[in-house]
Amino acid sequence: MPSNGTESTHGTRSVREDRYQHHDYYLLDELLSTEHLLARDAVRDWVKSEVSPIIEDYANRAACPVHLFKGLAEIGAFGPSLPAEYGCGGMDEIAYGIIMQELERGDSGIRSMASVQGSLVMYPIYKFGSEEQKRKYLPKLAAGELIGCFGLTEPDHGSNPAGMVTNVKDDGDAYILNGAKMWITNSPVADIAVVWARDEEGKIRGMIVEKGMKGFSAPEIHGKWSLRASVTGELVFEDVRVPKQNVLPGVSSMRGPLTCLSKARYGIAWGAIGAALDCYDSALRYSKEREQFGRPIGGFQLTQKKLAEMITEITKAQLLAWRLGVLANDGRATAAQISMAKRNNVAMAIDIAREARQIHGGMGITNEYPIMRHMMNLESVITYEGTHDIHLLITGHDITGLDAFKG
Ligand code: TGC
Ligand code: FAD
Repeated sequence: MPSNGTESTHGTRSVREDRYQHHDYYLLDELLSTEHLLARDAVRDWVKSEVSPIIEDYANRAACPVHLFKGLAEIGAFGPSLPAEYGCGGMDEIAYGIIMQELERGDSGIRSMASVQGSLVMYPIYKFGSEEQKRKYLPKLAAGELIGCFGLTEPDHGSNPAGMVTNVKDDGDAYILNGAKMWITNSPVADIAVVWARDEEGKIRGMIVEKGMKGFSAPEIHGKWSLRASVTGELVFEDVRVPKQNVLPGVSSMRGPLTCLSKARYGIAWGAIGAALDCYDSALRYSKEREQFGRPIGGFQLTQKKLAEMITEITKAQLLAWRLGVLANDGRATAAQISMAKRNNVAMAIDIAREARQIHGGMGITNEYPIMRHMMNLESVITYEGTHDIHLLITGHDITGLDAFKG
C-alpha cells in the first residue's frame, strides 16, 4: 500500500506530509503576472507548513485552528484586493482569487475564515461604511487583531434572505436590535458581526455589532460533518442597543448584502479549484503507486478515464475563473456571471472529490488522504453563498428575464 508521504507523530497526533505538486495543464501560469505568482507561491508555502500538518487532526476533533487567523493576516489573505491605505493588500481580483484557491487547496474551512473576514466583513465596511468606520475597523481586521462574522441567514430565511425578520427600532442615538441569525461562520470566536436587519420603514440596514454588547450572544452549532475545522454558530439579539455610529450609512436595501455575496462567491469560484486540485493530485499519485493485478492502477483505462476527466474539468474551471477575474478587474463581472462560476466550479470540485475517493479505494475513506475531508467540506460550499439550485435560477433569470424564485 502506498503511503501518503512520511507519517510522523506530533505529540500523540498524526502529522501528514503535504506532497502536493503543481498542475498547470494548459500553461495558465503564462496568463498570470509576477505578483500573482508570488502571492500564490507564498500562500502555497504557508498552507504546506501551517495548514496541512494539522488540518486532519483539527477536522477530526471538530476544532477550529483559531491561531491561524494571525498567519492568514500575515500572508495578506484578508482583503487582498482592498486598498493598502486601510492596511489591506491593494492587489487585483485575480490575486484575490488565487489566494482563495491556494487556501482551499488546504481546506475549505481555512478559505472560509479568509472569505468571511475579507469579503463579508471588511468589504461591506469598505464599500458601505463611513470613513471613520473604515479607519476604526479595517486595519485591525486586516491584521487579524479583530475577527469578524457576517449575519444574513436566519433560521426561517436561508435562500430568501429578503424575508428576514431580524429588525431594528429607532431609539434616539441608537437602534434596538432583535432577532436571530443562523449558520454564521466564525460567530462564536468573532469580535464583531456585520448584521443585516429590517428597520421600521422596511429598509435593510447593515450594522456592526460588537462582542460584549448587552443582549448579544453567539452560541456554537455542533454536530457538523462538514467544515469541521471551521467554527459555525448563531447570532442572537435581545434588545441589543447598537449605536447609530455603528450603522453602515451606504446601505438601505438588499442590494447591500447581495453585493457582498458577489464578492465572496467570486472567491469561492476560485477556491473550489484548489480543493479539486488537491483531490486530483492525491489520486494521480496514488494511481501510480498503488498496484493491483501486478500493475499500477493508473495503467487501467477506467482509472485513466477518471483522471483525464478530472484534469479536463479542472482546466475548464480554471479558464472560467481566470476570465471572470479579468472581467472583475475591469469592473465588468456581473452577479450572474459570478453565480455561474461559483455553481460550476463547486459542482466540479465535488464530482472530482467523489471520483478521487474511488481511485483511493478503501484508503480513500481514511484521514491519511485529504479526499473525504474535501468531499465533506464541499457539501457546505455547494450550499452556502447560495445553493447550487439558486445559482442555476439566477442564470435562468438572467438569460430569460423571468424570475423563477417566487412562484
Ligand atoms: P432581487 O430583487 O433579485 O435583488 C435585490 C437588489 O439586489 C441586487 N442584486 C445583487 N447585487 C449584487 N450582487 C448580487 N449577487 C445581487 N443579487 C441581486 C438587484 O439588482 C436588486 O437591486 P435594486 O437596486 O434593483 O434593488 O433580490 P431577491 O430578494 O429576489 O433575491 C434573489 C436571490 C434568491 C438571488 C437572493 O436572495 C440570493 O442570492 N439568495 C441566496 C442567499 C445566499 O446566498 N445567502 C448567503 C448567506 S452568507 C453565506 O452563506 C456565507 S458562507 C461564507 C463562508 O463560510 O465562506
Ligand atoms: P433553504 O433555503 O431552506 O433551501 C433548502 C433547499 O431548497 C435547497 O436545496 C434550495 O436550493 C432549495 N430551494 C430554496 N428556494 C428554492 C427555490 N425558489 N426554487 C428551488 N429550490 C429552492 N449564512 C450567513 O449569513 N453567514 C455565514 O457566515 C454563513 N456561513 C455558513 C456556514 C455553513 C457551514 C453553512 C452550512 C451555511 C452558512 N450560511 C451562512 C448559510 C447559508 O448561506 C445557507 O445555508 C444557504 O443560503 C441556504 O439556506 P438554507 O440552509 O436555509 O436552505
